[in-house]
Amino acid sequence: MAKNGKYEPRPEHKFTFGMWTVGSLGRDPFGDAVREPLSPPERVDLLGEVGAWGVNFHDNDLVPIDATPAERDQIVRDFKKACERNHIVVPMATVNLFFHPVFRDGAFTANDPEVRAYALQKTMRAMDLGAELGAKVFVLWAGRDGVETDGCRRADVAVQRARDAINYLCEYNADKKYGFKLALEAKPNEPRSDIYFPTTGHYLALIPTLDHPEMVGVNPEVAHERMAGLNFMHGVAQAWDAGKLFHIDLNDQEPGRFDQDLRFGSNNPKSAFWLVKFLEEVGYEGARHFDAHAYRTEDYEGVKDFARGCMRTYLILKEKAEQWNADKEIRQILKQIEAETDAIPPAIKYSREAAAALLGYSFDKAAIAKKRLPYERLDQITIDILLGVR
Ligand code: GCO
Ligand code: MN
Ligand code: MN
Repeated sequence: MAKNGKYEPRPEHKFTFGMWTVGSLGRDPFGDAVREPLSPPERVDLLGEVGAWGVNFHDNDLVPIDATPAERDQIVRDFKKACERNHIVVPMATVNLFFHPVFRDGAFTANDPEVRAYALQKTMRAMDLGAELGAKVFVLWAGRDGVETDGCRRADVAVQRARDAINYLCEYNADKKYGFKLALEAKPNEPRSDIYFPTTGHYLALIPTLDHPEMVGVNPEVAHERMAGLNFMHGVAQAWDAGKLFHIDLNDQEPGRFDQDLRFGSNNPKSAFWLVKFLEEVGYEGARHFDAHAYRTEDYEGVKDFARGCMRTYLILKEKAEQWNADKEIRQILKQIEAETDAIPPAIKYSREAAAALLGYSFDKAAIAKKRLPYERLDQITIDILLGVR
């Protein structure tokens, strides 16, 4: 196990990695693999060595798309053994609906009904596999469900097809008594020019229109919301408020770039800080899943550095959040800016009388506008804490 002192990962931190993350060969659209492939058990060994709690996989990270049933069973047996010897659990499973050319026009929203049916079949089999390995969350990221030209289908037809597919999979989940929480993962673009349901907010709006809204939540990813130029923590907070934060994909990303999948907190540690602070304060109990890749310049020692770095940064930021909350000056400022007053009529719960009182009240706007809001100081203390000088 990694010796990180007080920032050493422990099982209760629930740190997980995708098989595809530490198993990434470093391919990109311009360059071929820079690392030799590791078998699934070797990837689990690597995660055991760095001190992760869990591993997640796409169906085909584990079982090749054309494997025979006998091959599948052998692979699953070897994988289970590797998980047991490393004390690694499988909290989440997912399905690859983007790699094979059959999905070049999408999966659930493709125009060809045969592709849509195949996507359902492949997803049901991936759910079988996930359930067999003990996963409780099933992520759906339909990364090819999008367009280059909107001439190919009306966008509301795509929404209806996605809804039909999710409804179908919820029935399968219920029928098989798998008890999966389905977590929908949004991304604005890449690999398609535009992907349907581009942000977590779009999925949050779809969920109440499903047949089984209680089974379905979201899996927001830092990089995806930042590609869309959004404040990630705000989207996470809205998902949390809706009771829909079923999973989370942690990594980092500079807005306006290709999908970078950087080590958690490495690009914008301040945003990562607000996120960790939020997750810890509200008591999010799901996995802290890192969906990121080591730099293409690294070998597998570097991949371990990358994985350790993701967890270490999370734990450092968690400690910084505690320091922030305990800081006397910060507490003083928060008390000042959140101060309640009895002087005004109650303005939360509506009643005819309360509304009449509010309508009749006269506000001293000039005095209100002069109240101090020392946000510059508040933010500089935050920076001092983050930069380690406070
Ligand atoms: C990406 C996505 C994927 C998904 C994964 C789970 O940008 O490639 O984030 O890594 O999270 O496919 O379904
Ligand atoms: Mn991603
Ligand atoms: Mn992801």
